[in-house]
Amino acid sequence: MNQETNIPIPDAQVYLSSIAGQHEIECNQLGGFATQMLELATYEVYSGKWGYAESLDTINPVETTTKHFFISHQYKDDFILNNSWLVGGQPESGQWERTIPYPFDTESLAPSTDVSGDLGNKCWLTQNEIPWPGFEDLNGSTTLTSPPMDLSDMLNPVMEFSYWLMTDSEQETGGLETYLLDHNTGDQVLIENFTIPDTTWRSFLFYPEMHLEDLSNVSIHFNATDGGNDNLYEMGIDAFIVRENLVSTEVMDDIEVSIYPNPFDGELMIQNHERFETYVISNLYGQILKKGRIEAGKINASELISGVYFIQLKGEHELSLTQKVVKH
Ligand SMILES: [Ca+2]
Ligand SMILES: [Ca+2]
Ligand SMILES: [Ca+2]
Ligand SMILES: [Ca+2]
Repeated sequence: MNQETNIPIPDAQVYLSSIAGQHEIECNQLGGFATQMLELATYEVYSGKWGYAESLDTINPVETTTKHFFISHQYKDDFILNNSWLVGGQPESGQWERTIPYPFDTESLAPSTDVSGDLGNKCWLTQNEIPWPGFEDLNGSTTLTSPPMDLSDMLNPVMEFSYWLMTDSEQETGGLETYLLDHNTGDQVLIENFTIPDTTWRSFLFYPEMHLEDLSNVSIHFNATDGGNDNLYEMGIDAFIVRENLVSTEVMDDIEVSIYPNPFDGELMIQNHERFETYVISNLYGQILKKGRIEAGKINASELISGVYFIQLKGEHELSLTQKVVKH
């Protein structure tokens, strides 16, 4: 059911998990599913659909006759459900696979689980095999594309995901390219090409509106490549989410907080800065360039080169405000 409207969601996805077994189910047109096939056990119920955040609940088929599960609108995917991401490319081996990672003893080679803290235990991997590494590693290219998203009603969307990349190659024959696709125009914009090995889950974020003007029909697209046959490449993707970022002047408890001038040259002033103690300046790729304490309501950022930045102000009790600023 839609959390906001109480209307059933047709074709919603459900993953049921208990000691008795796992079931992946697609709901019917009325958003329902039957529980006759379930064992007499308490199941964890993950429910969701593309365009909705997953939710986790439980069900006991003995005690329950009818139960409603509520999900709300958000582009988010922890990959416990089958939300129909598109796998393409024809690698010799290493095709993207949505799966539970085999637990490894050697965390230095690859994470032994999906991202911790997200819902469920699945993620995308370049073919999940035992023993590992070296068996069925990536040879060729494999692509992974999200279903379309309409982000046009969001004020300032932030797109975020987690990834890891393992290689023994020093020739850099491969990497993980991340693109934003515009289905209306066919445009494909490269956001980042990850080539540096990082064998723990690492989150990456970017601001789609910096790359495409029209966000009404877009997808995120990953292209994992190994161009040389002798090189070991394995990669993983998990915890995809689009969030709303706070922007510009915020009113907090009737106090207007703003950062000015914007655009700026060297020094930034914060109006009503009293509740904020520290700041973080990051670029459009989410990389942190500078952080420090706010002194007398001012931040000196004269060393930054011309461009667009995000300034996050932080205070007590997780108080946080982010504003986009432009350096001359
Ligand atoms: Ca996951
Ligand atoms: Ca997890
Ligand atoms: Ca593999
Ligand atoms: Ca390879």
